Amino acid sequence: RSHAQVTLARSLASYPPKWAEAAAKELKGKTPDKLERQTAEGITLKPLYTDPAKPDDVPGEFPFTRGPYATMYTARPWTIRQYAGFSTAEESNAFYRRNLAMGQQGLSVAFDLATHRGYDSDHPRVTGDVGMAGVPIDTVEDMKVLFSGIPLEKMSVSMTMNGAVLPVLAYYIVAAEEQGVKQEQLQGTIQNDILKEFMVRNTFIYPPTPSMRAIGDIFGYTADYMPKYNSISISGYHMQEAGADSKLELALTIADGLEYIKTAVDAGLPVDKVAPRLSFFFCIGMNFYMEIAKLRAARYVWANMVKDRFKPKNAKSLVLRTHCQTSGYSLTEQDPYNNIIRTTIEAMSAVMGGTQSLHTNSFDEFSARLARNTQLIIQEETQICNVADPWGGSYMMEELTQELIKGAMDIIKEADAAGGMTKYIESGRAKLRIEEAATRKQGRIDSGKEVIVGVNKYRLEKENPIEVLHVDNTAVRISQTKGIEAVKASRDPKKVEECLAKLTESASITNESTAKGSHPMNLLRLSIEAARARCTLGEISSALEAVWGRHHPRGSVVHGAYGASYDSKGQDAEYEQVLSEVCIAMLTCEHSFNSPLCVCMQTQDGHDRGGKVVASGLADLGYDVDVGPLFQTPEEVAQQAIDADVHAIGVSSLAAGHKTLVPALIKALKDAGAGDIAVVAGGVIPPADYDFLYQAGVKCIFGPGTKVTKSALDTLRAIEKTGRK
Ligand code: SCD
Repeated sequence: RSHAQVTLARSLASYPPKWAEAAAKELKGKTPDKLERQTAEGITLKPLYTDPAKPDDVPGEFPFTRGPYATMYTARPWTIRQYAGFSTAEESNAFYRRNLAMGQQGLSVAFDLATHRGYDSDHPRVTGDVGMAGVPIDTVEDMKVLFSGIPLEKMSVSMTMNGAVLPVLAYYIVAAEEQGVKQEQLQGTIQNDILKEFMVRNTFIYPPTPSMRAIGDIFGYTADYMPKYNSISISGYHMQEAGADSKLELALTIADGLEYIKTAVDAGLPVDKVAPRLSFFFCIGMNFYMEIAKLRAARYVWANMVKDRFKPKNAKSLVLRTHCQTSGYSLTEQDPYNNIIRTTIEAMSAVMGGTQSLHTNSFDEFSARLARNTQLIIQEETQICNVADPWGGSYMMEELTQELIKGAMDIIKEADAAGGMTKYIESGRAKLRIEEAATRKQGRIDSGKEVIVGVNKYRLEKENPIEVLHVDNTAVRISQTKGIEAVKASRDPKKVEECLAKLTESASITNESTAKGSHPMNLLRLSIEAARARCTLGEISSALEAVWGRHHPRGSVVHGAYGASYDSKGQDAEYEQVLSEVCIAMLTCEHSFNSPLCVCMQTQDGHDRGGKVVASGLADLGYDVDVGPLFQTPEEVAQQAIDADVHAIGVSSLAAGHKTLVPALIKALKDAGAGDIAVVAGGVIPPADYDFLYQAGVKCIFGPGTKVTKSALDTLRAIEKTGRK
């Protein structure tokens, strides 16, 4: 026998044979014993440890609990993929290039909210949003600048886009094409996960049914022409950020995934064409063991459910591959250097759970380096990568994984009973479950049951100010507007009109599937033609909106979940005091219970957890709360507040638009003769901007970590001072 055969035989003898064969395949013929490492102590660290009684319980084999690949990080570590994008395409491009030179391995683009919601930067609705929480993309020219000097045939690029997914993906394909890169060479991922937008993130444009049709068309086109491209990133991340616990996040994400396969199959696409290119995205919070178990359970549940429901022939259709991001929600404004420690712990959890790609959070340019280095240090200094699924076989971890599997299956059954995820979401039950969990968590934090170091325990007497990046939003908008004008001046208007008309025509097709990539009316195919003709993102979005309309969600509050977190309300002095003060004020107020407090989220920002949780908490504390719709202009908010005859408006700002939008709201109230409505603000507002806002007329500012009981009392005092009856 040849030397290679002898070493393979030896490897097969010391590892489960199925695994050793799969590993040898991944290693392109190298035998897995090459992955063994000698430690300084003279111990041999094996790439895999197993229970001899369970030779099939290995990574890379169904049901993949221990990992999607046999060799996992022992052969190739996860991709360090930091999510970024800000101000302009030029600046974001420079930032990407700097980071790639310093060890980042993949790109991940954050778009601004105007782009997410399908508006060009010159649209009056998005004055406060352009360039603020990501990069603005109005035309294919912006996309070309974003990737200038970055070889798209080699770089895997993730794009977090859901609402305006058709123009953005089309711009990416055309930008690559004009760089000389063919679409079949493109690797990367588009988020394209609209179902979770209706539950939590809210950056949708159209109603659920046409949104799902667009996804089917993207699945079909990418399956036909972009074999290396991941056509979706089915995301639980935003559910945990919005308050879901790990079990709920896991269950709803898997249920969404099953719904996407069903959509594809119903549109006439074979499961084995679509499923191998579905990918996932989970949040990793501070619950260390649970988050590891969650990733293991997710792979098990996915593999089993896809096998049972869709009976695929290709084993790759059963494999759950995932990106993870450390939790933003777990980070605190108080004592912020603690966030670096939190992120490190969460990164460890993601890695031990076997993620394929990871973003670690940071809070400024300096810590962006630390966040990346956290991953590099785990990869290159700790030896953590040298063993696949090191937790496999731990009594605790195996049991935790089983518990999560069971719990998740129960929730998936509930969604099934509702008729599948689209129906479950439409019923409002999914969103409500998440909002209940979020409100309960806030109650546990406010009542001290859950400790957050530096916030509700060990709080600093005095915080040192942190410098924050300031984006000159007006300058960005002016330069984007110039860019749009230049593109419009240089294109063929007839061609533009034809492309847009085709999109509108396709949007109205309801009696046949256009999902196949070769279908002439496939929506991605038509969007690519529109991108080539230099149609803007707003034009493409409007061409579809003309038929589909815009989706308008309803606002709601959860009752009872906040109050229930205070053990025995009768004994909790603070809760009782606030509740009775608010109730007395409401009863003695002239308009009695017709005098609500309006909580609203301005701008195109859809992250509504904070606003909703505060609204629900305030409702439990006796306020009559009216939750305003999302995505309103300051003038619209003022009008709604006046119509509802409110005493105060609570504005939640998370997308850095507060300096533009809050003063505009106060002006609109004054102009309408309602300057005595108290405006209070919350969300993520840098302390350095507090004075500016107070001078603009804001009565109170509630930063992250403020107890709802405090907001309730301070708002009451502010209302009393205005003297509004
Ligand atoms: C990997 N490979 C291996 C291997 N490990 N081969 C042999 N042995 C091993 N051990 C191979 C794979 O088969 C693949 O090749 C290639 O290496 C790359 O590996 P991968 O596992 O596919 O990794 P990657 O390319 O990084 O892809 C990871 C995902 C992808 C599949 C998860 O979808 C992804 O990158 N997602 C990122 C999503 C993201 O960044 N989202 C940001 C969201 P082949 O391809 O040839 O098989 C941000 C967000 O929403 C923030 C919040 C907000 O905005 O609200």
